[in-house]
Amino acid sequence: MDKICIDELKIFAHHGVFEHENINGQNFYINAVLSVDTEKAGMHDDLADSVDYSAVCALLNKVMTANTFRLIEAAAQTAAEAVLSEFPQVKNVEIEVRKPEAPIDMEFRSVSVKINRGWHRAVIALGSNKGDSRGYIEQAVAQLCSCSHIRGVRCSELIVTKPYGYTEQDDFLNGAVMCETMLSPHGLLEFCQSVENSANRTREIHWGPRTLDLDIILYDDEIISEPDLIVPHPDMHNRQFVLGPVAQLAPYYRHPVLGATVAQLLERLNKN
Ligand code: A4P
Ligand code: MG
Repeated sequence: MDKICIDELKIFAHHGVFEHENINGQNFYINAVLSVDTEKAGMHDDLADSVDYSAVCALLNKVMTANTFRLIEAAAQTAAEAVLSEFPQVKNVEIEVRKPEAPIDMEFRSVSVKINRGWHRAVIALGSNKGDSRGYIEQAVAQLCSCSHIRGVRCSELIVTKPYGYTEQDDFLNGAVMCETMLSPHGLLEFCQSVENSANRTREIHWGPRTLDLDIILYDDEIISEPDLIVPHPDMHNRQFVLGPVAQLAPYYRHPVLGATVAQLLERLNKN
């Protein structure tokens, strides 16, 4: 992807863990690398097709001067989120916040934090079989839509399905959402769990009745196997109530482990 680079943008601000830093202030320097497709702007020579770097500089200045952070980590995070939110054409941003006057009692050139944030596509499955299932799912979709770290939410139809696994329970209402998110996989998991908790989700029986379940099915082409997070969802290819809704949204999304598209996985499952 093409890059737009801003080097050593000098901003006087008041970040630091010491009170004197918050009172007196010091110079910070920002380096930003924005991933933007510039082909159209290059062909038509029109700023409307690209990202106005002076507007990005103004935004970085606003983030740095309107806040007093203790950590340059927080300054970098807030700056990256602001750029991704305000400039939709920016797919990814690398931000470095440098602090050459940091209070260190030794000779040094600079300390800095460098972070990388971007928009990632994610698919989330939704399920409920307890209480007002439709209401819980609609509320969850509304929470996803209003999250500032998520954009472009598309929702499948909701379907009634027979319980899978533990079958001594009511029918489920299932659906799926596809979106873009600037959250990491673990950040997205935490957000999904907060949405579950707001629906009074309790955990009594594994695979048992629940007011609301949000599972991360796919996240870019990432393969994650950690104790608290497995992506792609390890059982997605065996579940009609997952593949059906996901196939409505993203039939050509390719499973990064199995190598087949969602539509192909659904076809295989239907055959068996
Ligand atoms: N976890 C690991 N990977 C993920 C992931 N990709 N997305 C961990 C979300 N969470 C993930 O989940 C337990 C732990 O899984 C979490 O703490 C998280 O760190 P949970 O929701 O608390 O517990 P659970 O619901 O009992 O387990 P799980 O795995 O979510 O159950 P499933 O596999 O979702 O099965 N039948 C029909 N027709 N429709 C359904 O929706 N759902 C289930 C639940 C069973 N039968 C069903 C349906
Ligand atoms: Mg779950």
